[in-house]
Amino acid sequence: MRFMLRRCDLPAMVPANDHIPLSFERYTEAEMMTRARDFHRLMDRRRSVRHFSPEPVPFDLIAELVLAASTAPSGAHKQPWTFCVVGDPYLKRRIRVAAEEEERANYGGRMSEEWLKDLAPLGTDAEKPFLEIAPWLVVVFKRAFEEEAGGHKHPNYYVNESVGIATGLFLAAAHNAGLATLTHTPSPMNFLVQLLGRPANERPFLLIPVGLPAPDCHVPALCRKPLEAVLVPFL
Ligand code: IYR
Repeated sequence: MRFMLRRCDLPAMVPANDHIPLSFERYTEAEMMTRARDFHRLMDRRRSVRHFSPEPVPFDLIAELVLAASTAPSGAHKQPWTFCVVGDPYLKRRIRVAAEEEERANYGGRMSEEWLKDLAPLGTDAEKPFLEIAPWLVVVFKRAFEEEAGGHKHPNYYVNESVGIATGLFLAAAHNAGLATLTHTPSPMNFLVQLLGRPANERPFLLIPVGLPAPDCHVPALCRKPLEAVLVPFL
């Protein structure tokens, strides 16, 4: 498969640890502003979706999103992430069953009253049909360390930051491609290690259903914070 072959874009003659000229496109200030506004307009339409259509989505499309996610910067360029792409209906059902078991415990007492009150406007509950209906479940794992031959556990660095950025890029890439996502965190998520047979150095980070929204999909009416609330200028 193509995505297996495109591991490194370096020409074969570039030695390891060498530096190469930056490939960078310069824009006029006006172009920069237009591009920034266009990107904001695009991203402002991204919403967390909980009502998916069962329509199929090609695996190769999800693989492209993973390639975009995997361009994220990471501590010491260790790229400490693994994206499991689950389309198998039996595995999706098992993930739903296990996630709902945890969520029943969450909604039934593990979450505080304050937390439940904060969630009320979203209308969520322990039922997670989207885990079976969405064509793909992308399960993001963070890799705490890399096991070297001989058994040494070589650490990765800034793992949460790195995997958080990669996940953000994945969400943006999916939205840009015309796909809907949900950032889902059934907690605790350890059942995903067992169900997907992941190695001991991997911990679940996020579960992202991906697909097309159901035709009647509704989302909570939300406002984003205004600029003054999120930007503090020091000019
Ligand atoms: N993981 C639960 C609860 C939940 C928690 C937060 I914070 C949310 O923003 C949304 C849901 C669930 O998925 O229902």
